[in-house]
Amino acid sequence: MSASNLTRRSFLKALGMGAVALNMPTASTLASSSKRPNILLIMSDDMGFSDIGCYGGEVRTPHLDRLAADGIRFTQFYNTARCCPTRASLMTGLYPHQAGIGHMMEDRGFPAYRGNLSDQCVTIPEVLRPAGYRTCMCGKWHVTQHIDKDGPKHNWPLQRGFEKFYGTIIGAGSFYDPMALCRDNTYITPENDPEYRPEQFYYTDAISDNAVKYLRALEQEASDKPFFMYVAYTAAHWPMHALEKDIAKYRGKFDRGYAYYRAQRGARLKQMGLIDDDWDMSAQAGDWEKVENKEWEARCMEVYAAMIDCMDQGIGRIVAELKRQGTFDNTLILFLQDNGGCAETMGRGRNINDRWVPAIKDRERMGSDELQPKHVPPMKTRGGRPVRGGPDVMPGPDDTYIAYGRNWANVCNTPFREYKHWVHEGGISTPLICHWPGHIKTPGGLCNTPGHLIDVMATCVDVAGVEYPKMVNGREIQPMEGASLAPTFQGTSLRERVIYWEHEGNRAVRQGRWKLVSKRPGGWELYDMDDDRTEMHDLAAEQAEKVRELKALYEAWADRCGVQPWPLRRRREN
Ligand SMILES: [Ca+2]
Repeated sequence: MSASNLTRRSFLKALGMGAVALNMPTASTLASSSKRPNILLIMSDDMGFSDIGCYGGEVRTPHLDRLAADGIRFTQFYNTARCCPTRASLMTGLYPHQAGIGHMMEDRGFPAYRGNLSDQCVTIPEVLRPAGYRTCMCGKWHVTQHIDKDGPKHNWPLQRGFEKFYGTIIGAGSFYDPMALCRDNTYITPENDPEYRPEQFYYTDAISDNAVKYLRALEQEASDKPFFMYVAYTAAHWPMHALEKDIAKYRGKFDRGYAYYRAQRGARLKQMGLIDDDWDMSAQAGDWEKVENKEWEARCMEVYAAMIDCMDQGIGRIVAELKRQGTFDNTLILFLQDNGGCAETMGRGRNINDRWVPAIKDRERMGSDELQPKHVPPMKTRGGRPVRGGPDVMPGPDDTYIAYGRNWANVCNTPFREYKHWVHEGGISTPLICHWPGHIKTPGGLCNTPGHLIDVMATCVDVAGVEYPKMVNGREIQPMEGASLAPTFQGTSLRERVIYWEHEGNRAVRQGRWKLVSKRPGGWELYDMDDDRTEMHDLAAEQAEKVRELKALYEAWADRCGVQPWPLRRRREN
């Protein structure tokens, strides 16, 4: 153990905080240990590496850009390529399989694939709350298979460490009438929630507004305690739903087609220093000249941009509330995304309404207490209209349900390959903005150290000066896998470690400059990430020894974490 770690330990012991995480804190972390920071963790859904302004996008995100200008941006931060496993990993500091969510929400019978957070892990709020943190969450949960109104709730937010929760238990749905909308432990509708009655319900605004509301409540209830707040937006997951006032800002802004915006984004990313000049751009998906429904296709991206714009406005309102309370300077803010741009085809079929519309026989207006029973069509709006899709329907309003498709996802993932689901860089690369006044050595700077979701738990434990538990309620808790990011705030790189991925049989391992990756059912590819992070020049054939070495590391990790071969078959219960 280093001398500075000992210093940290004795310092915290003097403060009565006990043992700390293994990762070395920085001088400036120590400076404020007497007043523990608030932690605001913000995550968005199904967005590409280059969507937000400070990562080269044309979407207007002035509030995130401001946080980046005064904070640092990671150039190589990673998620797990999919909603549920990312949330499981983020909340627990473990790889998703270790947390019981190796895939999505189905129970496949294996411990790593229960579709439910394991009881041998702890969540960030479960670690921070006993140490005196207030904890609340707004937005998408998506780490339990138990979604029945009267079913088990032991893995719902309130039973996993949060004092307050407003959001959705499942992963997607209408932004005007989300299925599984919940306040604390009770399902609600946009029309029967006594605590939140906006003129126009729109889920992104509802998440932002309730986050502000919780901040106000915390201020009144216990202003001397720090808080941990998790804000998990569903922007910009399908369906492309946005308010007309936000869509209007982007009208005509995507008429030049896919290749133009990819080139623009690539140039801005290079100029910002977020990607290397020498890397080749990944292959172009889609030819704009051949697109039949150009107006519809452009509208899909206009709505997508509007969804992100609305989220940024909400982040602005949350930041403004922190400033009003005078707590902004003592708040560590982290912003990241859960997986890369999404190539799924939901709602894009030509004849989809032949199936969706006739399936809705009851067209009565829903009662204010009537829960939305569906998260995907066939379904109806609260007003009783059937929800429609396909290229004859312009996305945005509540009676539409359309994804923006592969070609725009390729733009959003500029300059990388692949999409959500896959573990090439386009599936797993996310912005990470870290903002913490007085603790960032080079405001506006970039951090090139590879980082992963597993590091967020370690960072929270470190900056809060709390102990990560070994046992909870008589159960042994798995040690956290990540490293605190706090040293990077001061410009110090993290020690080199190995990072792993597996999702639906897509596999990868990264060690230093090397990444070994495979897209199921294909074989291993090897890339030098320093020279070729866009994964365009496979070196597997010429570097057989490196392939063997990384493959052995991957296999040992997969074995340790209970990863099963894909496709997964349900294990027979004894
Ligand atoms: Ca997602």
